[in-house]
Amino acid sequence: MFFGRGGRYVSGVPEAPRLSHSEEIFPEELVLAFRNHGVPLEALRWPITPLGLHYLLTHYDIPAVDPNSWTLEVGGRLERPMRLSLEDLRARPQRTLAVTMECAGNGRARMTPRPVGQAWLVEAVGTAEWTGTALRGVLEEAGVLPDAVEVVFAGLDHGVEGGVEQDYQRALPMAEALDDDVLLVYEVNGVTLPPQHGFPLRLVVPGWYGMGNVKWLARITVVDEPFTGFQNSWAYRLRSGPDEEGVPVTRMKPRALMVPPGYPDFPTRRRYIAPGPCRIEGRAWSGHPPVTAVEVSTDGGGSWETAVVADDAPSPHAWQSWSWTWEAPSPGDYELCCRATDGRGHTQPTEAFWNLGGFTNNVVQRVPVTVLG
Ligand SMILES: Nc1nc2c(c(=O)[nH]1)N[C@H]1C(S)=C(S)[C@@H](COP(=O)(O)O)O[C@H]1N2
Ligand SMILES: [Mo]
Repeated sequence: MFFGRGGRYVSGVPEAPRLSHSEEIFPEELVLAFRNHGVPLEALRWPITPLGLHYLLTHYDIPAVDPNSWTLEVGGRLERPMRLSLEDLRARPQRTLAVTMECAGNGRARMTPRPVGQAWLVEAVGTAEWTGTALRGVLEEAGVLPDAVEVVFAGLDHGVEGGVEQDYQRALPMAEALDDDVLLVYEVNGVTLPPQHGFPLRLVVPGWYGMGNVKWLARITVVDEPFTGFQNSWAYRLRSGPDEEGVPVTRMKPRALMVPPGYPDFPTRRRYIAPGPCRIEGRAWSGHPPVTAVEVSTDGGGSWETAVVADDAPSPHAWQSWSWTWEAPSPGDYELCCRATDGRGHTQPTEAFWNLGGFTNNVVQRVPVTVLG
């Protein structure tokens, strides 16, 4: 297998993730968890996630970038290849779009066996207001040649993954890249893009899992055959074993998350709530919006009640709020769950969806709660 420009084997063949059959935490899982934090679930109260609370996922290192010498190279199957400075990009028509972004690995730690790596439970999500210019405008000005099939986005970060040395690169099919809402972004929540979110420029692809939102963009290359880079042809695929070709990970599946009610035990996170009516609330999203229903269970998924889903998404690409009132719980231990259904009629499962890379597991969230007497 060939992994495109910048890709070479360091250790022979590409390696599949290791699988853990126990709950033992591996040292590398701890290191990754410190580097790549998730959203504290109480931050689901905000329609736009405050910047430092948005989740983070960086495969290699945050690269050092000098904004004065930085340029974006736009090349490949184009009539007029270009090189754009940050100033050039800022002079183009500006758009701001609220987008809910979720890591494809969200739910990985709920799989058995667990693919060892970034051990997300449910917290790899956030919603931000991204400001930039439409990729489509740039590509149209450059003149896409008729034989173009995909657009490859390359970041400035470099590392080794699965035994393969590479720049972080991801390709999008041409039709997706030409969507009006795919943006080249230089600001988030009204401030200059910070280093950890891709300074000075990143791609934002609304509705897709996070891996396509390439940070620290350096090159955009229009290609006339499907890209064979590691992140497209090996990593982000749904496979049951390393010998399977698998299918690409694309749009986000539906997911509802609740703000854990009451107050937590440190460190188990079990919740305590006072007797009497209890309002349960949260946010729900899907790469096939809108979310058409959210249901809540207080018995670990045995029975479900219908929540109220608000029509309050900050944009068509962002999450919606939902709420439900637990009227008169009696004292005791419970397991609260919530699940969303989206525009395609897809609902979250109560059992984890297993695959080799640990992707797109949208199994329902479970929150242990004690109602006090
Ligand atoms: N260049 C580059 N872009 C990247 C990544 C990366 O490691 N390098 N990680 C991707 C993944 S897997 C996710 S989930 C999102 C996370 O974006 P955030 O850290 O801004 O939340 O960025 C994507 N873009
Ligand atoms: Mo991700």
